Amino acid sequence: MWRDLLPIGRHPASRGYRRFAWTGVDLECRAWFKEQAEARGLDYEVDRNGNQWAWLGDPAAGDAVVTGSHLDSVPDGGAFDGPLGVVSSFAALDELRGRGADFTKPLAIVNFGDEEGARFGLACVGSRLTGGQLTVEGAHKLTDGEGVSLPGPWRPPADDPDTIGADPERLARIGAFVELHVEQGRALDLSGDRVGIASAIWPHGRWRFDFRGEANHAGTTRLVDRRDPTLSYAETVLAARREAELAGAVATFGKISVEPNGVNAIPSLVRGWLDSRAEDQASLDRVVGGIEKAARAYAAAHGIDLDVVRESFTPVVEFDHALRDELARILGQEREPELKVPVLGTGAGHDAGILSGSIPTAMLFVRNPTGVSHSPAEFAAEDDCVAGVIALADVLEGLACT
Ligand code: HGY
Ligand code: MN
Ligand code: MN
Ligand code: MN
Repeated sequence: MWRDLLPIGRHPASRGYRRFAWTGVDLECRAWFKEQAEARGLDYEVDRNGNQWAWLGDPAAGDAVVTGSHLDSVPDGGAFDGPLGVVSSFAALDELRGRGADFTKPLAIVNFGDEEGARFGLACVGSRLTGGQLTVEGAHKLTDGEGVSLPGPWRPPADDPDTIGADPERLARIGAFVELHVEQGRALDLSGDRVGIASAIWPHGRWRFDFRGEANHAGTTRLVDRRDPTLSYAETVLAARREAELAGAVATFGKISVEPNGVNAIPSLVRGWLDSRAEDQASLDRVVGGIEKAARAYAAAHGIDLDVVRESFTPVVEFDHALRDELARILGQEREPELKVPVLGTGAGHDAGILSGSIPTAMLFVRNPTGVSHSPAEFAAEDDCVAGVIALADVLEGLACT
């Protein structure tokens, strides 16, 4: 199963994955998901928001236990972020069938579309649409680098882009969603555990900083006559590091666009995208506020106009305590006030985080000895992945079987 998925969308030179929403590569991943579902005799469907579902039992019975994750990636992403959760879900079902488990609730495996937001700029589009955090209008406004708008490249089942949107009936039938994910950090490596349980997702967001200056000739324009936006952009990147360090948070300018982007032309516009995350809202506000204040001072000093736009934001997610405790109990850990089972906060966003506002959700993490993610260097050892499958099977059995 894993070997069939592995080569899809892997770049031969970087060995990173380029699985962007609604591209041919994404459609190959989706075809793989459908094959896995049908090979197991599961009822396959695509919902109004393009998410894929594989059902065992009748969803109308309600109180379904759902597991899964996403198959798309960031540019040159790793092999595990997303796919490990989907593959482990199918493998956990195989394990439960091998145990002769008797399902008393419907079970579903899901592939949430466009979790990374690498093409259209917003993360968790499939789960945000389903949970109502993204409106139809909002989805129509999302365009990629070529100006293609979101619903364009994908035809929802009803072939009417306006069928997309909140799906409360579907969510009302779900009793719990458990997402298994490779850890994006080294907490489990440091604690010596193979599997851990998520406690919370840090509040995080994306802001776009537009620095507007004046295009001019790189060779004939004196330095004193320039209004070069790259200077205030560069100073802002350094300020972001300082502000994040002060607050024990993280801040990343990972994406930039320069216009007109010519070697011998002083730019007229530099756009920088900030991704910032912190353990609590007050720290995040302090970091982003400090970065914006510094950016405005730098821009003013160079005669640059600055616009700052918050493109997306996800508040802190505290996973459902009762479900989290149930996972800890099922995984054979004594329930203690601090839940001795390795419980990890994370700065990474997930579909389970988006849906936690609508249904009880929980996450399992599998050890990643490199701690690296969103990179080809992301890794999880086979025996840790197997431990993740067994833990997920135990959890699904505890939640969905007699
Ligand atoms: O950006 C994130 O945290 C997630 O991987 N989409
Ligand atoms: Mn990711
Ligand atoms: Mn992910
Ligand atoms: Mn996710």
